Amino acid sequence: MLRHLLASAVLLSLSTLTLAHEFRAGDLMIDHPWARELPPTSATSAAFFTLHNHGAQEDRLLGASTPVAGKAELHTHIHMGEVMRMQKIDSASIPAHGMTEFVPGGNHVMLFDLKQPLKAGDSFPLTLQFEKAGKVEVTVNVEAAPAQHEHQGH
Ligand SMILES: [Cu+2]
Repeated sequence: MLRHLLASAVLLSLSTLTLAHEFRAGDLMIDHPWARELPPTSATSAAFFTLHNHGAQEDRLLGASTPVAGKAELHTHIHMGEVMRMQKIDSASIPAHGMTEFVPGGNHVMLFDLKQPLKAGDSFPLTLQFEKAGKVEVTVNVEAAPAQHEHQGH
């Protein structure tokens, strides 16, 4: 009976994982990794996700790598007077019982030297390196940029 319950619990969590597009490693949960579709002429892109830490100890994201890009770096945006500039960071903290967001305009994983254009509907593997959780491979979904406001009939 117990074994049966355990088996269903595993099946349930597997299907939840697929639907919600989440990845778990120990106390860490990596929620909805995505990258924005960009014109094929663009050799760089960025990946975004939300890191949740359900544990009692801080963890840190130390780096990332993916076969689709020559190089992946952790970046953040900083204010330089009136302008926002990207800056490389060595790590990003995920506080105990906290979360860290990688979002457009904030932290992101910068992808350099893309080996192929990222098209909406595609996905690619991204390996995240954490201080405590170690290496975690997630699947990044490529999504279309939000539709721009179009002036029609003018
Ligand atoms: Cu960047």
